[in-house]
Amino acid sequence: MQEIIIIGIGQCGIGVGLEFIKQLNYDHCLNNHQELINQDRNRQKINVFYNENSTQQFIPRCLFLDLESKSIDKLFLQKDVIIDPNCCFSRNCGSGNNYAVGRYTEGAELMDECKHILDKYFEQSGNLQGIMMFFSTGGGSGSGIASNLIQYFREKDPTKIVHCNPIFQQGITHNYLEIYNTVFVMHSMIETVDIVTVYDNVALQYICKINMLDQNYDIYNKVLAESLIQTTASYRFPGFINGGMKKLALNLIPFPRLHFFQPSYMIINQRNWNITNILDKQYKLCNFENNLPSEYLSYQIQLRGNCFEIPDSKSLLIRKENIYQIPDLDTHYRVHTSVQHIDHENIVGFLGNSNGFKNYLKYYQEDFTKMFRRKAFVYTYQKIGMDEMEFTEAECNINDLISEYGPFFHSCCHSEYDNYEEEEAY
Ligand SMILES: Nc1nc2c(ncn2[C@@H]2O[C@H](COP(=O)(O)OP(=O)(O)O)[C@@H](O)[C@H]2O)c(=O)[nH]1
Ligand SMILES: [Mg+2]
Repeated sequence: MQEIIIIGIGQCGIGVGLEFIKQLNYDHCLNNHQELINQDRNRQKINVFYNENSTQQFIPRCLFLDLESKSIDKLFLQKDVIIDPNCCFSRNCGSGNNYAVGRYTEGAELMDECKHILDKYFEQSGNLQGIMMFFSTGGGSGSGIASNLIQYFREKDPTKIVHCNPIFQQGITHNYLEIYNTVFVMHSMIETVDIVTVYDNVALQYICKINMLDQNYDIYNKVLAESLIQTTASYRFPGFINGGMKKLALNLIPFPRLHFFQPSYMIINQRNWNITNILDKQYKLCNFENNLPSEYLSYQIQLRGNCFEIPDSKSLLIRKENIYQIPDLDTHYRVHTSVQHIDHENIVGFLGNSNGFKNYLKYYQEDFTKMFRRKAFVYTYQKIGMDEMEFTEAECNINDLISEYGPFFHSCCHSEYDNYEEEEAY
C-alpha cells in the first residue's frame, strides 16, 4: 500500500509533525475521532499515512521523540487529533542545545524504545515506501536523534526512502551551538538520506510578513505543512500520474549527493486557468533567492484541481536557460496532477533541485570554520564524548557539497530539450 511513517523530533519537529497530521486529517475529511466524514472523498490511498483500526478510525502512523516532556505532553492535549500514546517518547533532561547529547548520550538511550515501534510499523506495512522526518537543525534533540535514526534506517533497510524535512534558521541564531549542530546533521543528511526538503524559519517569517499573517511558530508550521500537503498529494490521492517517494527521488536526483529540494506553492482561486496563464506567477514559484542566480538540475510541478489535460510541455519549461541540461538524460522535470484540495479550486506546487542551496550553505560553512579554527565551544561537545575528528569530517563534507553544486554552466551542454515523457500510472 506504499505506507509512510511520520517522525517528529524535538520541540520543532513535534510542532511541525503535529500540524502536518492535522492538515492531513482535514484533507482526507477525517473528524476529531479520526473517522471519515465524507465517504465520497477518495480513500483509495488513505493508508499511506494512516493505519485503520477495528473501529474504522484512521490513526496516523507516527513516532514523536523529545528529550523534554513539554512538547510530548502537548500532543495528548490536542482535541482535534488522536495520536497513539505508545508512539511518543520523552525524557526529562533536555539537550542543552547540544548535538552530542541527542546523538550519543540521552538521545541514544531513547533509541531502543523507538526501534521497537519502528520494527512494528515495518512488520505491519505491506509495502512500506519510506520515512518522513521533521526536526530543527539547530536543536540538540532534533539534530542528534535524527542522525541516529538516519543511521538506523540505512542499516535496517537501504531500499526504503528516507525523506528529511529539516527546519533551518539562517542568520537569526539564538545560540552559537546551532551552527555546529546544523553542520553535524547536514553531514548525516548528505551521506545517507535520499531526499531532503529544506525549510527555513527566516523564509517562513518573510512569507508570513508579505502575506500579512502573524509571525509565530504556529503560523510558520501551518505554512510549512500546507506546502507538504501539496508535495504529498500525489502520494495520497489517485491522479493523472501517480507519484511515490521512490519516483520522486528517481526523477529529480541525477547525482546522489545533490538531493536538497526547495519547495514552494501557490493557491489559484479562479476558474478557467491553465498553465500558460499562470506562467508569470510561476517565476515566483521557483525563485530560490531573489538576488542570487540559481540553476536548476531538475524540478517537479504538482497540480491539484481541475487541470487534468496534459499541459503543453513547452509552457512548463521555466527560464529554460537556467536549467542544466544533463547530456542524454531526460529526468529534469516532471508534472503530477491529483485530486482537488477541499478548500481550494486549484493549487500549484513546486519542488526544485537548484544549486542556489550552495549559497545558503556557505553561510553555515563560513561561521563553522571561524568558530572551529578557534576551537570555540568545542569542549562542550568533547566532554560528552565527541571526537574532534567529527568536526573536521563534517566540515570537509560540507565543503565538498558546496563545490559539487556548481556552477554547472561551465560544464553543461545546452540542447533543445522539451520532450514531455508520459508515464504509466501504477
Ligand atoms: N518552525 C518552527 N521552528 C521552531 C519551532 N520550535 C522551535 N523552533 C526553532 O527550532 C530551533 C530550536 O530547536 P528545538 O526544536 O527547540 O530544539 P530541540 O528540541 O533540542 O530539537 C530554534 O531555532 C527555534 O527557533 C516550531 O514549532 N516551528
Ligand atoms: Mg528541546
